[in-house]
Amino acid sequence: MKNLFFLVLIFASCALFAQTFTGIITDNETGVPLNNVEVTLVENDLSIKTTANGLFSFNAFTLGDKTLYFNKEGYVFEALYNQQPATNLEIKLRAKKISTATTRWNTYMQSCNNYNNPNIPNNPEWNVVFKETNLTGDLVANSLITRRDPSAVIKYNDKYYVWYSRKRTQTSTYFGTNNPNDNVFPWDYTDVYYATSTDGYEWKEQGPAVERGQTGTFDDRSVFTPEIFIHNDKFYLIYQVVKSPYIERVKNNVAMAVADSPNGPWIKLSEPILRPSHNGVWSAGSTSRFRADVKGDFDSHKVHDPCLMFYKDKFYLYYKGERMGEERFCGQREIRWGVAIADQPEGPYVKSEYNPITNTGHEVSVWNYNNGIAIIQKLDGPERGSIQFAQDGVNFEMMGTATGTAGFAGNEVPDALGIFRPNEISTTDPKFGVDWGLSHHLDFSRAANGATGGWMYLRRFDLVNKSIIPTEPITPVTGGNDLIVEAEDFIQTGSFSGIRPGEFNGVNATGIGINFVNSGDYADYSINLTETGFYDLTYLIASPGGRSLNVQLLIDGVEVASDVVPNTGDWENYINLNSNSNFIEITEGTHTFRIIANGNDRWQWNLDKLILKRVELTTSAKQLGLDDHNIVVYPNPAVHQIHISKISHATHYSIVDLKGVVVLQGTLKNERQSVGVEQLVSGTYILITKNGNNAKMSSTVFIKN
Ligand code: AAL
Repeated sequence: MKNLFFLVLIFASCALFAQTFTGIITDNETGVPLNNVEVTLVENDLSIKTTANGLFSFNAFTLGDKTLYFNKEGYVFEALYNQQPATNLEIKLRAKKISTATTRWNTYMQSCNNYNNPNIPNNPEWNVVFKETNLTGDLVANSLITRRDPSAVIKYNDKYYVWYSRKRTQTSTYFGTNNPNDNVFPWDYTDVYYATSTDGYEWKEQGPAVERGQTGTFDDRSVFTPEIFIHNDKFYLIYQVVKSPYIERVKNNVAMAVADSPNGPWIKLSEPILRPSHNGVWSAGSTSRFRADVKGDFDSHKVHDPCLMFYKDKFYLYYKGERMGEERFCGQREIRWGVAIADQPEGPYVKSEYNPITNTGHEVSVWNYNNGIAIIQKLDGPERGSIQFAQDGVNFEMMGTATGTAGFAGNEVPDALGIFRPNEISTTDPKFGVDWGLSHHLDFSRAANGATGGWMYLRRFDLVNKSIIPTEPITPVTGGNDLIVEAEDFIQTGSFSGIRPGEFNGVNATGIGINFVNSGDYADYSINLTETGFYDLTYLIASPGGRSLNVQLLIDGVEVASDVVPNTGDWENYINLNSNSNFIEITEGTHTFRIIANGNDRWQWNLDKLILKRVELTTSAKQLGLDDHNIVVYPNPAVHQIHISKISHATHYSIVDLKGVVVLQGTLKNERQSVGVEQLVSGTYILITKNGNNAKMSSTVFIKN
């Protein structure tokens, strides 16, 4: 009797403490129960497999909420966090799908030759080239303070805001230590700070936005690599978190804090919003992250570089994953991106079944474009140096090249782009959403306090090959249908003569035009005309002079003008240089204009604009606004020859037909001269005279019978 009493007591207490987790796992699409799914009850370190009917059941003998992992080959990893005991859990697993990037990856993996030749398209509409500029104010380079991984830049109440990882520079051990308190990375022991600016160059550091949590919390060791996101007047900071100890195999999560103003206060969510998949097995007897018996998913070790986008009425959280047991392929790191999607900014975030959606890209740079998503793939992987686009935000195609200008960031895109978010989303210009922002620069010199292992500072990056994709003829500045081409609006630039130290690869765009123009540099423009017309070309150009300075214009590969550039006294002293060329006919449609610096001197000129004045060839010189010195052409109509008199200062002439084709040209030596016109077909012609500086003196219409 006594024994029975104790037995009942034991059963009763077991029943009291037994925490049951029971449920069924099915295929999300077919509804079919899934057998052989590995279900892990994390806190109790228990793993079981589902039955043929997709069932699982655990008794946990510790109290409290539990974590459950669900893994099956070919299915997206799922987890339940903070799960209370339950007997009716229904888990739907989604079959993995292959993204277009992964389809390409499979062909790259056939050989390193394939891997290193991914055929990135060279497409001026998409190619991006960036330069970098140092910042001033509080964000000036300072080895004592490490600032890195800037967020996107936003504008709020006429001020720019940026967030970044910040710390006092310390020696970084990169895990070459047994002391778990040692600073392992420049991004260890950091907090998220923010700074503001009115011009994007001079910044004022405002202080911390999100700091590390209390000891024992999920973010007690480091909060870093932030991203900013605004939606419905709320501000969201998304950032990486690490919990102590920061050891090589520590899992990295992504967390969020929310505020009503960019100035805070920031309220942290109580749990990370994105975590690694848990399906790798580290190799025993090693602490190395490269050693895993089961490698697990691409993001089974770390989720990094979060970037939140509002897209198709949902919240797309792009991130970089690192795998348990990372490999190197053809000399490159194994880095891939994923995306997790939610209905609310705070989550819950569901990882896409298409993950990984890229197989390249050290840092996550993403912007909205034309109802799709554009990205830059920087380092690490076969498609490094590409700009890509996905109409569905998931299946990315390579669209063009992504590079830096020589002399600034080498030939690579600047590091860790924090892109300025404009208010509008372009539907015609893919580059509009990545015009400028902040990047970081790695400096591995010893810091002023003696710390080694690297320190970082923020810089500004700017797109140097901004697009002009005119939807209508370029807007005239003064009357008529004149074409004004802003020199800085080139769609691409390059050089025929190679790049020497201190030069750009091609020309450099400034606020008003182009500079750093070296012999052999060219810039291309895309010009769209709705109507055919004749144009008189003038350059607004500056140069302090030289022995051989020349500017050339090609339209669709055909040279239409070539002019000596005079000394204007200064690089910034722009003059109107009227081209020696004849009226240029430009037909309706889209054309590529190429400006070439084709003088021999290494440094050539600065260009503000090209002005193409529309001319009506049937009107008289006076109506054209040209300087008419009353030259006389006779007889008119003429049969054999014309006599030109009252030439005054004119030294050259050309005869142009009504299509703008030069049919005759020559030098005028006297005040009066005869020119044979017998060979011309009957019709109307224009006689244009110019002086030695190529300024137009007059134009007169005459008839050849
Ligand atoms: C960066 C980012 C993440 C990494 C580290 C700091 O380039 O990818 O933020 O954790 O390096």
